Amino acid sequence: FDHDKVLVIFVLGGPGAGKGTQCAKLVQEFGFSHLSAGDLLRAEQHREGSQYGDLIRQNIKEGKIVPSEVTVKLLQNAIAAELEKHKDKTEHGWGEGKGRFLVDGFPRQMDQAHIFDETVCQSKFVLFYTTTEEVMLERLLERGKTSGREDDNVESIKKRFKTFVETSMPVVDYYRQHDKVVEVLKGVQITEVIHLPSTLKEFPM
Ligand code: UP5
Ligand code: MG
Repeated sequence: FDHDKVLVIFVLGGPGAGKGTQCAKLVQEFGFSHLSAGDLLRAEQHREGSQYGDLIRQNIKEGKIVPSEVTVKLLQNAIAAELEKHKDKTEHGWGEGKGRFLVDGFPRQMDQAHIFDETVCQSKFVLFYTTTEEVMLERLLERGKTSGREDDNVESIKKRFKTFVETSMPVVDYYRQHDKVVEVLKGVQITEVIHLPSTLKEFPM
């Protein structure tokens, strides 16, 4: 696909910060395609014949980062598939090879940021959701009762928090230095759609 025609916004935040929930709202409002790196990895883990199943399962359970090549490849394939699927769409700046994507839960390690910038495209900006670990823990344990996610248990959650602080926060700080971070502070209501910069609505593509 033509990398100049792809608009990407990274959606970051700790485990359970509400990335997926907020992305679903932004999809409805602004016509984005939502790509959750975690969802793509879980789908690949369960795909028959995947050579990465065990690798992904182990890392997710331990709250560690799956090797970047795997995730970047999955994201690239997903972007290409979405562009193909929506090639006749014209609303919200789609069509003629153009598309807009919320990339949720990625990049979460510095090398991923560089690989994506160089091989896919530069993100327009980063939406960063924050709340306390206490709130996130409570949400994830609640979700764990029905989610079936192998990492929604106390042991895995604690490891995910640690990885987030040590490995993923430096990515947020890196984008902060480039003035790319829009921070959405704790207290955002689940029913509320956060206000995006107005430029997004009329993105010139
Ligand atoms: N909820 C949400 N917002 C709420 C609100 N405002 N008030 C009250 N409740 C709210 O929300 C979590 C729960 O909280 C839900 O039940 C929701 O209803 C409620 P959700 O929107 O799902 O939060 P989200 O931030 O998406 O949480 P998630 O658990 O998905 O975040 P993680 O970052 O931990 O998970 P992800 O799927 O991105 O990654 C999982 C693992 O995959 C990683 O740990 C890692 O091992 C691996 N991974 C990689 O290796 N590389 C990658 O690039 C990406 C992932
Ligand atoms: Mg999520």
